Amino acid sequence: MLKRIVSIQDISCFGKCSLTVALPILSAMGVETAVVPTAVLSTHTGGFTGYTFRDLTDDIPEIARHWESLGIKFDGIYTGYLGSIEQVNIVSDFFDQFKSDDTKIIVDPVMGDAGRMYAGFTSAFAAEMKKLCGKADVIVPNMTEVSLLLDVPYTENYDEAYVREMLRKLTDLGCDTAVITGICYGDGKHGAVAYDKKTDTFSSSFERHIDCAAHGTGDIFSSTLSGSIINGGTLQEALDTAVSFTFRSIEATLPDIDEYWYGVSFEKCLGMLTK
Ligand code: PXL
Repeated sequence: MLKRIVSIQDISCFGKCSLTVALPILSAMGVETAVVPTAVLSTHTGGFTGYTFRDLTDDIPEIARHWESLGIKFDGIYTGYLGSIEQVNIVSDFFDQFKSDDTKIIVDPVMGDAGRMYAGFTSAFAAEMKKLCGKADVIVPNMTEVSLLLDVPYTENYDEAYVREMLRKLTDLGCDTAVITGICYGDGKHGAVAYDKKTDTFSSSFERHIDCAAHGTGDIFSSTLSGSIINGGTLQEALDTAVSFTFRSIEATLPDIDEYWYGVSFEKCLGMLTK
């Protein structure tokens, strides 16, 4: 039987992020993927101006009610970019409605990158996102989001001890597992580090660092990690799959990076995931 996940995040119609990467990646991994689009934007907000934004918050409880009446169940719930505090609260209710003992909840607390919040986010939003992270099994912030979730200053000068301290603090929010993405210790490598509270163990996965600011890579990472976890992979297997798929996708974009500044060419690498 296929595993079934529901991904809750926006559709950026052009720009390769959120649902337009989650759907192909999870499908390639053999996971049945339902979606709750939280908003429809003409493009993502990174580097484009003048984009449209159709808020779909009011549709979410209605979609949930219909699904509940049909008895639909999910092995996983994976959330990404959410557009407002109200939406975070509605997604929190969605967790209560659809979580069973076997449902894994993965929250990517999308709020910013490289020390800056994305357009439209506030510290009040971050406070609400903290609570949502507390209801997750696995959370997947980058260092910018760690600083917003833990109220610590953003830094790019960190070492392994600091990352481990942040990971332990993240699990204090209430989740079992925290994964920090985009970790670079300045040794030419780039990857992700994780902590599992139940077993008190750290794990990590690294690839060669590629010096390029690519858009949508966080969503590619969390989609792949989610697919691997839902398919029963260990945390180490999920990290390895997500880090290597993200790395290969960035590498595949390099020959045409000026053309594809808005998103990476992950399509060239989907075959890696179909085994
Ligand atoms: O990749 C994260 C993301 C998702 N959705 C929208 C975004 C961004 C990042 O900028 O703008 C709409």
